[in-house]
Amino acid sequence: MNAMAGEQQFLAHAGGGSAGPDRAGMAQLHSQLQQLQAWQTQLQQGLGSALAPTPGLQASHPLAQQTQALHQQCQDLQARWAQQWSALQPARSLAQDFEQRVILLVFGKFNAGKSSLCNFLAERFAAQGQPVRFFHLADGAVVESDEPLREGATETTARLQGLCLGTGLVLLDTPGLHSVTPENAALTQRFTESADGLLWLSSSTSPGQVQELDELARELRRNKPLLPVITRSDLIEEDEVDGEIQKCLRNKTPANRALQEADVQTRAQDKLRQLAIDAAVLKHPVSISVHAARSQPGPNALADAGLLRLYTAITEVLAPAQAYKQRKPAEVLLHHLEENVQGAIEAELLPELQDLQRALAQEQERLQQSKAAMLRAAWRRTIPALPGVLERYADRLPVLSAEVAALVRAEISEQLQGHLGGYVLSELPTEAAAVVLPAAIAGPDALYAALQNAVRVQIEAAFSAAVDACSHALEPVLVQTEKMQAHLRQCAQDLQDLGTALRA
Ligand SMILES: Nc1nc2c(ncn2[C@@H]2O[C@H](COP(=O)(O)OP(=O)(O)OP(=O)(O)O)[C@@H](O)[C@H]2O)c(=O)[nH]1
Ligand SMILES: [Mg+2]
Repeated sequence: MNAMAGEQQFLAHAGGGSAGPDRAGMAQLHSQLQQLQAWQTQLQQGLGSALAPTPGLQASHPLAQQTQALHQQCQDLQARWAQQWSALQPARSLAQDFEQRVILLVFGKFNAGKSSLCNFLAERFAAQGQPVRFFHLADGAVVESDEPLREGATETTARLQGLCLGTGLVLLDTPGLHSVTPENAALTQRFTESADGLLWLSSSTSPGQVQELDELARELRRNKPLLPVITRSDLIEEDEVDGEIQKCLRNKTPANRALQEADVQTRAQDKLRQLAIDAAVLKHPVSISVHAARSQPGPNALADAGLLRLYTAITEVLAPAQAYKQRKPAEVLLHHLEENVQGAIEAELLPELQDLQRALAQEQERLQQSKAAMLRAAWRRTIPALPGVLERYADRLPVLSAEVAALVRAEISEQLQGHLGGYVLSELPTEAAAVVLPAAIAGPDALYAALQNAVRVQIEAAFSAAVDACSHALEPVLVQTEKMQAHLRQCAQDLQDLGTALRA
């Protein structure tokens, strides 16, 4: 096929648009959307009533507060997710006209030759009688015009602009997300997201600066096809024409182009691996010179300048781009779920949940330690009082028992208050701390020993019971956090599976 026929075929194919989604494609999309929505419902059900306050803890206890905060966080996240989803609405209903077309993002550093390539393609489409319209974003709105895009040696594209080619294609000429004005940032972002395929341009003077792909990572993760284009693949040579030295623009040699393409290919592959992006998105780089195509006369100009290979490469991008476009609604929802929902769960919710679990474990440890501390303190404070009480009531044993019991009870209460104040402890039963003395006691020393023993038995029993009760009170929170963690883990796995299935 000669160059002109090759070009005609490309322009007709690319400009003609797609037949639209088929019936099976629609059904599949519908089922994908349903599965994603079901995932969200399931996740939210698990978060809705995840953490109830435990009756054994006072509301003022740090753990009760931490539990409450986590519960609140679950509620707040759900409200935020709803908000984020509705904020995406305008993107989803972005200009009806664009929805019918495959949108290719023309991405690259300033001076990469983006606008020049766009204009060149516009000319080619126009020459074939296909409609061409230019547009740009101003004050957050799409403004149409007949003017081609501005080209220049200084940074000229500071706004998102683009062109509609034929009835099926849109090229978005983007200045890179860092250099748009804030009022256009949101719309630029939306357009970028709405792209179905990515042309990544870099000049042959330093082709394939792969760090530029960082900005595209998000789109690449959606399995949008990526075509690296090495631009300005030409050089100036001096020629003698009629005895005079003249400067002429020449295409770089095919060998040189092949080297650069292979180099860009390798580095892009490495970069994608680094970004954990499926290398299948990457198309083989193509090296072109728009200037050479323009300036060189003759039927082979397009082929020599690499444009025919570019046409073929773009045609190959169109198929996966169409496929992306068909599942775009599901991709948009999936992405919201991955980034806004799952992202927040991992960055915000799980750390808090783990904090709470850590705090619960620490509290269990502290409870055991405070049992020993309470025993020591109660013992130290009760025993010195015993001789005095013993002296006063040595001849009235029932009174003596009651007095010591009262002493012990007061001490137990005080220790519980001091160490376990944040818990809801039941009243000490009246029989608690009852001091029961043996019926026959031989002499004051034996009586003293018996009293000491009774005190030890009572405080040990009281503190053990109290600590057990507190420890028990923490159980429901622990169980709830474990359940929640398992739920979140399951949801994360399910979402990953849904994503894999969607992009397969
Ligand atoms: N030698 C040569 N220069 C080119 C070619 N294509 C574009 N240029 C030049 O490169 C410079 C930048 O071209 P643009 O098309 O404006 O580049 P851009 O990527 O749109 O740049 P910004 O809009 O500033 O981001 C201009 O001076 C162009 O004339 C080419 O094929 N060969
Ligand atoms: Mg430009």
